[in-house]
Amino acid sequence: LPSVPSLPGSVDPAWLPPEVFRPLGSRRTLIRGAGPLVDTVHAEVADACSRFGGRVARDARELGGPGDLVLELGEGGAPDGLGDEGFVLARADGVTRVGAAGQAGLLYGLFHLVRLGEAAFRGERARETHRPALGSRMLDHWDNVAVHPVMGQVERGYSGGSLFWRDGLARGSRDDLERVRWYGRLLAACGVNAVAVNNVNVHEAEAHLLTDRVGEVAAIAEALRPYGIRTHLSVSFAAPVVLGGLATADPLEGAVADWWAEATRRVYAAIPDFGGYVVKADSEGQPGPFAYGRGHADGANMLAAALAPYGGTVHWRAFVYNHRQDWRDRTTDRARAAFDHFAPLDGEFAPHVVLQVKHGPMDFQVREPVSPVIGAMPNTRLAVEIQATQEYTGQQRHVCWLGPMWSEALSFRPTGEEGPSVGELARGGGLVAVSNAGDDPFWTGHPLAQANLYAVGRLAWQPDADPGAVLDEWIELSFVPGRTADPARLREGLRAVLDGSWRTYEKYTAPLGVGFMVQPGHHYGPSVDGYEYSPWGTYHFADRDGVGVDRSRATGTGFAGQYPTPWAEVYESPETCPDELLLFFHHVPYGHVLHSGDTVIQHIYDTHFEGVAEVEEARRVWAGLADLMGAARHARVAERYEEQLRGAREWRDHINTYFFRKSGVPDARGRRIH
Ligand code: BDP
Repeated sequence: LPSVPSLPGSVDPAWLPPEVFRPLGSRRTLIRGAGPLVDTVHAEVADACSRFGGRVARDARELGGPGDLVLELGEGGAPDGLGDEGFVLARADGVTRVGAAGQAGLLYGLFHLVRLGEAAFRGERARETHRPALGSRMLDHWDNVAVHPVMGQVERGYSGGSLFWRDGLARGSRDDLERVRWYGRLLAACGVNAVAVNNVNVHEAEAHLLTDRVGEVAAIAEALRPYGIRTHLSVSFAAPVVLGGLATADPLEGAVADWWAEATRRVYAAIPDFGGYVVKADSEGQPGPFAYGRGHADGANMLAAALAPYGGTVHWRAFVYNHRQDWRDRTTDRARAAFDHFAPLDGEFAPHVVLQVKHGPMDFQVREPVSPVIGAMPNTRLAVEIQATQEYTGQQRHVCWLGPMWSEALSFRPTGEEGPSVGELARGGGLVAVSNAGDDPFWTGHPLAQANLYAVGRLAWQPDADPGAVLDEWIELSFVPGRTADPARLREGLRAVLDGSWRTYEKYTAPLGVGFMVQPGHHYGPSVDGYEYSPWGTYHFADRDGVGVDRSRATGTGFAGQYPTPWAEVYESPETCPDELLLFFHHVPYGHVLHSGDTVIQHIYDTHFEGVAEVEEARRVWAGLADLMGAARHARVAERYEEQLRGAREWRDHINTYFFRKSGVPDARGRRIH
């Protein structure tokens, strides 16, 4: 039998502290079925029993009634249509039963019991069916194998080094691989089933993972496999040239397709359950089919043909735009780019292609509308990409619980109330999040950022889940309030500091959907004009009269017209555009009155003062929780609150001062703004 991975004492167990296995480990359990993931289930139950006094039964005769648990594969009434990952749960005559048709389903059933705790073993429970809404629930690691001179080891990583790579090689020590196994376990416990192990910006060293270094990827895949996680690889579109010595990477050249077919055959020889390729092509300097006069469908379909015989998938990213634009040209609009490139290609992608679309049209800002690409490609398998790593939301130095933001995006209905939600539109391709985990002892730098990682899996499993319920689950598992001196104070305190933290962050940073205003390069802290006259296309157009980007059809870039009815009309006019997106869609005078009744300028002042006050309050609440959790965890968060407060004040002062000086409008409440 495999063993449950062990974790060095210095590493935080996140949402799997041993304590949460107590209800499972203190009874008699019968496990039926065979296979590697059933072995994992067995190991988990045996480990829990060794801690809490229960026992794994050898056969049904050992079961003796109330309190027993049966976990069974196949027989025992797993209904059709459960799929490989679904499970049924019922409780009658004092016996709790989980049945699954596939091994992964049994594993997910086990972790569901862990979430339920004692409640799974009380009273009667009518048969419930659980199935993931999205088949693919994936994390993309932007990890470099070697430390990159500018980006460091993990691009946009705020959690230390990579979990997978060190000193230019796959981590090979026993302890390191144990930690990777633990990571797989954490991910399985929230429902993630796929991981891409290297950066979408593929540098020279990483390119070789596809060929001569595939053995290193295989070692990682082996560590993740017992928890039902398939490994994917980011590849360079230029690989046939860079690695294969071919003169071209033209997707329509037979020799190029052959090269990919052979490379892919070798990958599968090393990793039989390999998930597939992730490709960033013709974007921000990455090579792609444009160099040969070919399109994205040509490139993606060629790679899909190489993967199809093995059931693999190519995740082709839609994050494509011109990053060398002329800021004086007001007609080019980065927000338009993904739709302009990809919407016309709907229906042209092969079945093994998933088009991976960022949830917003720009780039993971604190507030963006939903990308119009998501509603425009009914004949394409779409994955929605979100960013768990907090590049633009405080870099894991600020608390920013993103569950509500993602939930809002996933429940948006691009064609209006009658049409499908984003979560439904993602069924063909799934949910992909840029990971926020690294080799930091708390996994995510800021211990409270673990909640975001947890939410990725849970929202991918059920996109219409209430984010508040997901947060509660995470709190119960990670802090086990029931075993502290004051469960209510701990629960309330954690809810108080996390619940509204996304809106708090929004309040003290760039206002009303306009985005950016960050320091160029590392993207931390305010610089209102940092990108204003740059080629990256991230402008706010503030002048003495007003602020915001005119993206209307009538007078602006036309971006609003990329939406279908009703959103095209809603966004077209400042009268109907929601306040929080006003400056994303419109350039308005500072005196423009919002639906809230405030002018834009007064809204800017007020929210920036409020945001800082909310951080002060959160810091105070946190300080009052010190006696209810481990000292290291409490101290790490307390320390980050000092930086968050410093940062929030800095943002407030930069933004307020900037707009006061531009507009000359004094604060109606008479506060000091210089
Ligand atoms: C941006 C990041 C950049 C990534 C890019 C991407 O700043 O580091 O390479 O997204 O998604 O947000 O490819």
